[in-house]
Amino acid sequence: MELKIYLNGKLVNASEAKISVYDHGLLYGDGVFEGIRSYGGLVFKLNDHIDRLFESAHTLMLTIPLTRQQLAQAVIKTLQANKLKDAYIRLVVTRGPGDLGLDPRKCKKATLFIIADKIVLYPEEVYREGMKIVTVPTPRNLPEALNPQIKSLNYLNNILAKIEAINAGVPEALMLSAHGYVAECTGDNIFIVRDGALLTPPPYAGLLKGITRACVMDLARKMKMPVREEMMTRHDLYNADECFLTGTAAEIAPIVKIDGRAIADEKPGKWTLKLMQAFHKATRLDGVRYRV
Ligand code: PXG
Repeated sequence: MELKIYLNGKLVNASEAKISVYDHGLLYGDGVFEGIRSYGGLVFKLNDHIDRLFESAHTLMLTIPLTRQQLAQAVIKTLQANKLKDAYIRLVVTRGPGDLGLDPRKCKKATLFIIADKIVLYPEEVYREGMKIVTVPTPRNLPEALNPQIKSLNYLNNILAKIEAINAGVPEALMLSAHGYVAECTGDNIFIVRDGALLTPPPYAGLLKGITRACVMDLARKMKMPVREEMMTRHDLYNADECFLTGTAAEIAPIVKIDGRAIADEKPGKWTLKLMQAFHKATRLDGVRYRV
């Protein structure tokens, strides 16, 4: 059976879900998005994702054509139409069709679509053995120029970094700020554990405040780990006891080598494993329930 896509208020077959070549989401990357997951019929952190989408849109002065509640209902309708209990959901709002100029006032109606599909994960050995990453030459966008808090359809900064990682033979990139401080990975936040404390760069390092990031910080506090946001250099990462990345798609993935330097004994760390377990549990208990 063909996948059903929610497009501007209707559920249509994927092969019929089409948008205009004049859509400014396509012409200029003028739009916002969210990547959300559901686990066993529970949409994880749905309201946090919807809030972040509205914040990104507010900064772009892009009016989302649904209320928060209607949007949550549309996500659930899309999951139900596809009978998906475990899914990756992509929520996209673009400026809509306009003319060939930048002027957003020419776009009279935003385009809203929701894709709910099966989730493609990193191979299982990434979680068992950990991942190798490298620092890439492309710095993360300057918050003063294009704030990484805006989850916009313009992801070229991250895509360039991803290409550089792939060219270096690893699946993920460590991105630094323009000043050379650790920021984040291409679609994931980064953490280290040092002397039993959990450390991650602060938002002003130029990163997206990930929803998984916030959840992991909460779980760590519940385990009585000290949690701090601190500016970090690569030296701090190379000499950490443990390192991992977090994101909706990746969840928590251990990192065991950075730029050829082994992190501790080059195995997923004990706190990382504890947090992975606690996160897994949270995804089974917590969330907006729906029936399929
Ligand atoms: N940083 C950036 C730049 C991101 O795009 C995260 C961190 C993690 O945030 P959450 O809220 O998911 O914990 C993201 C997440 C993917 C994918 O399929 C993920 C994201 C964007 C595009 C693709 O892995 N965003």
